[in-house]
Amino acid sequence: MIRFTTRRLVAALALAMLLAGLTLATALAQPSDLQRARAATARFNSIQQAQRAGYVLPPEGPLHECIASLDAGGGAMGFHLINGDLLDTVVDPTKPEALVYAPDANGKLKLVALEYVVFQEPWQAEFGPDAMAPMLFGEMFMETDAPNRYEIPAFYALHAWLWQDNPDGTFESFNRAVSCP
Ligand SMILES: [Cu+2]
Repeated sequence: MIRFTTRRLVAALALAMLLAGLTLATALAQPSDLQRARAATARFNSIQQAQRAGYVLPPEGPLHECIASLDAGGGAMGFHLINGDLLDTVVDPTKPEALVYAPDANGKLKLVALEYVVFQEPWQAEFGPDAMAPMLFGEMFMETDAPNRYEIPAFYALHAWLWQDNPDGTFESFNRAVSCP
């Protein structure tokens, strides 16, 4: 009887250790938000796929153009294809509101960055006038007041240069390695 109990105890302990090990393995295998964002947007290396998914270049206005830094040598972002259906107060790493394309060495447009955008008015309506800017990947969105060069209402945005290296940092707005045609 005692032996039986001991054996059960040992078995229970072994099981507990196994489960703890499995839990740790599961946690370690959990993809990061950055990995999820990259996986979810790989297909948008094809502009056709992006357009089919609802991303469009605004037909007119400043956002129709390739956006370059106003600082000399500051680089550029590129062209923004925007999915209007995603412009809400939800921040989802797998659903960037905009995809940024820039010309490569041959002048062909190539996916370079993801941009997450939330307008300030609905954000503050939902979370209060003193609400902090949205956050993603452990980074706080940058606030742009209105009026602004893009001619849109005040907004928060975070760029993630997941498809082209940014020498100044993955989450910088502009990329010195990118230029507009
Ligand atoms: Cu941008």
